[in-house]
Amino acid sequence: MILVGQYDSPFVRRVAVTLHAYSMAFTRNPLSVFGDFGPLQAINPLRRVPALILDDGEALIDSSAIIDWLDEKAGPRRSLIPREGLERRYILQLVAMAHGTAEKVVTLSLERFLNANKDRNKDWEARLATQITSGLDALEARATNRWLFGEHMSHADVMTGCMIGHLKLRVPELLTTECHPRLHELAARCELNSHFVAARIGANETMPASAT
Ligand SMILES: N[C@@H](CCC(=O)N[C@@H](CS)C(=O)NCC(=O)O)C(=O)O
Repeated sequence: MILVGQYDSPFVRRVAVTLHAYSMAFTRNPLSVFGDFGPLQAINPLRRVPALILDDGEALIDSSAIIDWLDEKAGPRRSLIPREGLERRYILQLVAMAHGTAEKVVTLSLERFLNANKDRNKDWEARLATQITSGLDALEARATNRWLFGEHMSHADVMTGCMIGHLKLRVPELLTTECHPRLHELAARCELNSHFVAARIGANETMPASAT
């Protein structure tokens, strides 16, 4: 399998962490959504990452859809989410909260990056920052255990850890130890986890010099 995309994308990284957690072998094609806009079309018509190219050539897109397939392959014993029940619903809801927060972080950092030399829409940026802070507050309120759901890492931790890793890279001022102490701890625990370590953001996986 080939994972397409850079680890500075929280969505690509969550797929990588999950692949490592399931001990599934893969290689990586670290295409950039900016620098490799053309080549990406052959893999995903939307030219977005992540994509996971299976051994038969099929390309799966969207981190949640990819992880749904990985869960099926991993089976219930290894899966980072129960197959059914209340805990599954809770985990999926927190994944949605962390994923939605990550989307807002991506949007805000792109807004700042692409419009760095132009008049920026401060109201729009303030709205995004409010949405990000509210998402962090909601996750902070749930982070009362070692992992979000007790003693074992779930998809909710993986998405939250990847979201915070991305946020620290792009808009670090939005996460303070005063306001979000438990998320700080959770993120630190994630970054020490071997599956996260195996999917660390490389120094070369940063913003391009321009958007073309
Ligand atoms: N819902 C998607 C979001 C993927 C996403 O937003 N990827 C970004 C990179 S962080 C991307 O491809 N952006 C380029 C674009 O949308 O044009 C997922 O979970 O995979």
